[in-house]
Amino acid sequence: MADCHHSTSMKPFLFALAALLSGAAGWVQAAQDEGAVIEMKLGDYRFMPDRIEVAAGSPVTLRLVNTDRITPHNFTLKAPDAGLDLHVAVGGGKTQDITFTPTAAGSYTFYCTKKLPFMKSHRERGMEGTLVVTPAP
Ligand SMILES: [Cu+2]
Repeated sequence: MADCHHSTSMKPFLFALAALLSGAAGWVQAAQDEGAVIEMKLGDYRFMPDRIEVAAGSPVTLRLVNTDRITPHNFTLKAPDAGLDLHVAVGGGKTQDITFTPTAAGSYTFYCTKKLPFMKSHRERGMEGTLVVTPAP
């Protein structure tokens, strides 16, 4: 009976330990795979920079910084044939990372899909840019 109690009380601890270890392993994995980090500002209906260049086959992390205090923006790039099917929302004043690996060289347009009723979309106001993917090194 005493043994039984002992083993059940150990279970939460073991689960916590397992979660901690797998979490730590996941973090190391992410750190290895995030590739180069490129910071991009979103604000005032613009992306800054609005042209970035990356290499096919290499992971890259975009650090999206919304410099508007309230206006939400997003980074959208739909080119699934090139391994790029991206849509990341970034709230006002927030920062979001997105990691991806483009698979095909080319020139791809990214943009913000935000739009208020009866207003021009952010993209129509000029919130778009170009991701240039160079051939794998
Ligand atoms: Cu926007």
